[in-house]
Amino acid sequence: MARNIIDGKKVAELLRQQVRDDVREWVGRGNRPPMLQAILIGNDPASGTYVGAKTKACKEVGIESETVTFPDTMSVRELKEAIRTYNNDDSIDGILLQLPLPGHLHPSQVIETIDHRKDVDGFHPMNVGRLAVGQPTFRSCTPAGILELFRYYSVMTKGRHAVVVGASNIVGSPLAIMLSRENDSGKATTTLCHKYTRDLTRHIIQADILIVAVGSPGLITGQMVKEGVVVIDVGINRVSDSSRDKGYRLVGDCDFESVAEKASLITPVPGGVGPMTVAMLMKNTLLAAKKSIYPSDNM
Ligand code: L34
Repeated sequence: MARNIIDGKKVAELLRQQVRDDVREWVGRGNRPPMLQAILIGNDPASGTYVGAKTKACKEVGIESETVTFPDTMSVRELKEAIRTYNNDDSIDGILLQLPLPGHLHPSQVIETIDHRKDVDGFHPMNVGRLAVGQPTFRSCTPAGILELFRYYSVMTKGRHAVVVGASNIVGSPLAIMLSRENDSGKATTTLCHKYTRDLTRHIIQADILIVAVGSPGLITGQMVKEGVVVIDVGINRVSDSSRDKGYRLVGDCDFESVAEKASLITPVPGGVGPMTVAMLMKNTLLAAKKSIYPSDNM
């Protein structure tokens, strides 16, 4: 692997080993294994792959998991009903509602139904709010995984200019919050760009650290970035490729060749951020089981 390529697969594996050791210790002290309930709605092939990767990781680290699959015709009421059942089930520590949802199910409405103490994705407004004011919380898995990569590769954020492209609730927004907080993984001057940003290049060229989470293949090219920039490419796009067995290959939001030429560090797709997302979910599920974030029962 070239010297400037971030090996997300390797770091994720180290993280999973750590979680596996911690789970073993937790169970060794007489506790039942952590348990993750995954909810998959419809038959989006990418979502199926991601949930599959998550249940596989659970198995590897000693976390129990179950995946329930609902048809994409299910109603909001039925989904909320199912979530309440999981909320009330003491044998379930974490609830994962895989996104995106079919169009008629509005994510924010449904996510609020999840018990914030079981919200291992960190999407519940309670957890996002706690993140924003610097209280202990479940941190959304992809941004938390990115900060973990910075830690592993000694990427300093303090005082540097981080530019986040894409303001989704899953990645861009929580990441911008994390990077701008006054703690060891933050202290960055943070710019959050989105689809209304004028002259995107003017912002991107200034980035010491560039995180792109848009879902638009080839959006960022080498000419747009500063020499020495650290690039995190969160996009996972399937582009058709008849030379592959599956008929497609995965690419990020960066034109990898040209951006990698100028970057001091860059994540590949696949093998960059994706595996980190899965590893951080394992970490959060263990935190949920240990009730580390919300210790008291009467919240
Ligand atoms: N609720 N929905 C919820 N939580 C999440 O954290 C997610 N996300 C995103 C989509 N919806 C979600 C994921 O799980 C994206 N995502 C995710 C998870 C795993 C991988 C990619 C995205 C992953 O394992 N990627 C591999 C390649 C997988 C493949 O072959 O398609 C990689 O190396 O990037």
